[in-house]
Amino acid sequence: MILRDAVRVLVNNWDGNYTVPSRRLYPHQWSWDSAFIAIGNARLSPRRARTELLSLFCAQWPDGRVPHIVFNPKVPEAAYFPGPQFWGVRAPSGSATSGIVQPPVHALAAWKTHLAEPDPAFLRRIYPRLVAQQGFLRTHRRSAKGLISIVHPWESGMDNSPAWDEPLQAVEPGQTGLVRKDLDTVSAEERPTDCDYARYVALALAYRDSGYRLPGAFQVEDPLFNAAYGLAEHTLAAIARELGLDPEPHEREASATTRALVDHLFDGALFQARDVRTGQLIDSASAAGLMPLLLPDLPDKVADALIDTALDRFALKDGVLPGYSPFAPGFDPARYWRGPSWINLDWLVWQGLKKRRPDLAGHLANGILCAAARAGLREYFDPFTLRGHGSRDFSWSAALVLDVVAEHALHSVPASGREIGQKLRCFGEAGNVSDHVPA
Ligand code: 9WN
Repeated sequence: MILRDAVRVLVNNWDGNYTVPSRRLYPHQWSWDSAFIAIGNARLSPRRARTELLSLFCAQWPDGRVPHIVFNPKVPEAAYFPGPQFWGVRAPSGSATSGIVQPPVHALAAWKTHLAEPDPAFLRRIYPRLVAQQGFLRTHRRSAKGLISIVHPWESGMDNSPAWDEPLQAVEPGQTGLVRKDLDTVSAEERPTDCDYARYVALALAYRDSGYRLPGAFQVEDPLFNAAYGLAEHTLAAIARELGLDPEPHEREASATTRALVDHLFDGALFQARDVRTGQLIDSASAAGLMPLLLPDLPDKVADALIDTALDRFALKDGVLPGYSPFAPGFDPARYWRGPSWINLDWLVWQGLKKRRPDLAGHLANGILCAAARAGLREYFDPFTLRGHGSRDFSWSAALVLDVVAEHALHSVPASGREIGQKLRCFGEAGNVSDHVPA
């Protein structure tokens, strides 16, 4: 049934040009969600995957930034907080957007979309936009150490991670008594506290008031964000090669990023975020610290240490990976980004393990499918009981489950949704999936 469910979720959450992460909780287009969703849709409808990515990049700003939310004008302002009026900004396309970014996993999504159904015209269209996205980060967010900063916990994608508790202390909470739309859908124990929310809002307002130029009281170098940035350069090199362009500048940038990550953020066992304001590493146990495994040029010794950490401190062998180590203070198995397992994090670590440790990669792929089968396509899961939390029918959970099934369970890369449907019928599982698959 998971396959049929995954297809149902992606079909129901499709909005014509992109997919909402969740109909009620997140009724607009989110940046890194669209990348993960395109990766899954590439298995079903490469045309939708291409449309998803191109529609996001339509809202790119002239400085190259890809906003973390592109608002749907048909959705009422009150449906999501903070909405378009709060951010008060429009892209040249005319779309209202937010002014912050999310981890740049889009080059990977574009490349995987192309691999599922080669389309040089799509690659030619998206390549300069991906280059501009990296250019924004390099020009506006890179320090002398060669690492990219984020200026808001929302930019990490792992908004409420315990890793942000310490740097957030420097942020005055500002407005209290905010209208929390998220609590209409999800129980308060599974979402950030009011105090954290007030800090997020205060930080976003300060950034807005600087014309989205100057960081406020929060500025950190996050290992997940920097691993995504480095992986994007590796991927852009592959895309450039495919298009007959020079891959060398991307290769150079990719190796410089890997070096900077190892030199400045590795603590010997895990990568840590660095608080740019204090210059200190933030001692935490976030799964973000495992993400440099994605980098093909990560030195073997470092990768081996990370794998040991994943086994010892993240109980990798027990199934899915928690977003925060269960052995560390601050772990909470149900609260958003403070310990639950997320399919996108599991999927990223799976990518990083495939070549290095296929045995563990297989284990994690099984864990992802088990969690989805047990709890449904929830936003996040208790890593041990596999109880589902957060929103239901969550798009990236659906999309990445499809990708895992297509690649891992079937031991081949099916060319189309119809083929996935056929193969899964052999497994006696999917019923008439292919009937729901869009062209
Ligand atoms: C704020 C959409 C997004 C994800 C983020 C996740 C959550 C938003 C929120 O939902 O963040 O951007 O309102 O909580 O933390 O990773 O992109 O799914």
